Amino acid sequence: MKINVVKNVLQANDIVAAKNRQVFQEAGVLAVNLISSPGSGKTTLLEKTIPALADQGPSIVIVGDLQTTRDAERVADSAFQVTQINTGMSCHLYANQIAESLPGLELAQAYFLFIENVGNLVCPGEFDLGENLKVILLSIPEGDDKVAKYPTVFRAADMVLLTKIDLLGAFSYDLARVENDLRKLNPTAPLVPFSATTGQGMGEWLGWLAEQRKTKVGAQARFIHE
Ligand SMILES: Nc1nc2c(ncn2[C@@H]2O[C@H](COP(=O)(O)OP(=O)(O)O)[C@@H](O)[C@H]2O)c(=O)[nH]1
Ligand SMILES: [Mg+2]
Repeated sequence: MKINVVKNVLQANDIVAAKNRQVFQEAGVLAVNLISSPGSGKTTLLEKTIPALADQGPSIVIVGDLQTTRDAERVADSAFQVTQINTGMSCHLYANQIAESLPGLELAQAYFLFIENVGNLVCPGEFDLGENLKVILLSIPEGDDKVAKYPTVFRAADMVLLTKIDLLGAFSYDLARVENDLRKLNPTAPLVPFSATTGQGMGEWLGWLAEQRKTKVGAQARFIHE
């Protein structure tokens, strides 16, 4: 009985996610779901990324958090539009929460839609939001054993950003272990050492986003900014 309930929740979520995906496609926006533990650097990444993408086009941000509008406030100045979803007790965003926030957003005016998921390395991996890409952030202080411990999100990743790489020297950390564990689960997702502090990896991240936008949104884009 319990198994059926879980199945139904996931199936219902998938139906709404498919509708979200269609809305994103019609609007010509690339939707990127950012997933990590709390404190791995999701909002900091957005603070650096959105201004750097400004010459390509505007970004919209949807932030999921248990409480507060703190993250939304941090990106409010640089983003074209920002919506905060407070999930209360829920450890991840549902597709219907995204769907409910879409009518208030001018998606067709944007190039990128970033969804900062609730800080958690488990639940967000299970719930499709209709995004084009899942980007997982894993910060150096979290330790080099976490890929194997949280396989679901790493299996689903389109890119893994190894954040806070500037702190590498402060920890006992085996980069090869992370790479080996990731390759067992996911042979293709790029693993990018990244630092919001030094800018390491920023070029690769931005280039990848631009390339993904071209291939995933491509012909459906309205190119209203070009
Ligand atoms: N040293 C270092 N600290 C970082 C980096 N990125 C983020 N931080 C810090 O990590 C903390 C948590 O970052 P935040 O972006 O709020 O994480 P979030 O909870 O995933 O959104 C903040 O104090 C950031 O300044 C980085 O590349 N290097
Ligand atoms: Mg945050």
